[in-house]
Amino acid sequence: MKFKKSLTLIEIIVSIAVIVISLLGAAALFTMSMRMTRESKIRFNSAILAKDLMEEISTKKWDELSSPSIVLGPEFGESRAGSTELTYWDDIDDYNGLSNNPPQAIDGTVMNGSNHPYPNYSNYRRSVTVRYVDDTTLQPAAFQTNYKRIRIRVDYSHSKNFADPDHTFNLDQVMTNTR
Ligand SMILES: [Ca+2]
Ligand SMILES: [Ca+2]
Repeated sequence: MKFKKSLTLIEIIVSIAVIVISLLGAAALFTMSMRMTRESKIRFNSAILAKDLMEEISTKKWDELSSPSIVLGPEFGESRAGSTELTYWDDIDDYNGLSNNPPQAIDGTVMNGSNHPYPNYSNYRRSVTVRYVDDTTLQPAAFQTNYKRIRIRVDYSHSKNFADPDHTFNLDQVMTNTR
């Protein structure tokens, strides 16, 4: 009788241990799944932000001048949201140096959650670099070529410390001078 009682006690202890281990495992899985969900959301938002701006830039001319510009950037008096053809950014390298936190739409609308239809992207910074790249290697070139690489970088920082972001997403596209 006594032996049977001890076995029962051991069984209870083992059962409790199994339950505790299962619960700990479930908690760890839950935490991991939450973290993965958060990271997937950041990756998804970064990709959306990068693609959105790449589509905007892709509609612009390869260069404003008849031969490739020496200086990459906007021409005098141009801005992204200019109201006439002479004043808005009209060639792809005009976007070189753009950097916004929170990101801004083409009309200057700040994507901080208070402007419909944009969600709150306050923890994201979206920036652009445009470089000439070598005709064959597509690596950055020190002179003008017939290819420009647009790089859109989207950083996410929980603490808005963009010197040390938590996540970085790059989207590259190379465009050629077809004129
Ligand atoms: Ca221009
Ligand atoms: Ca330009």
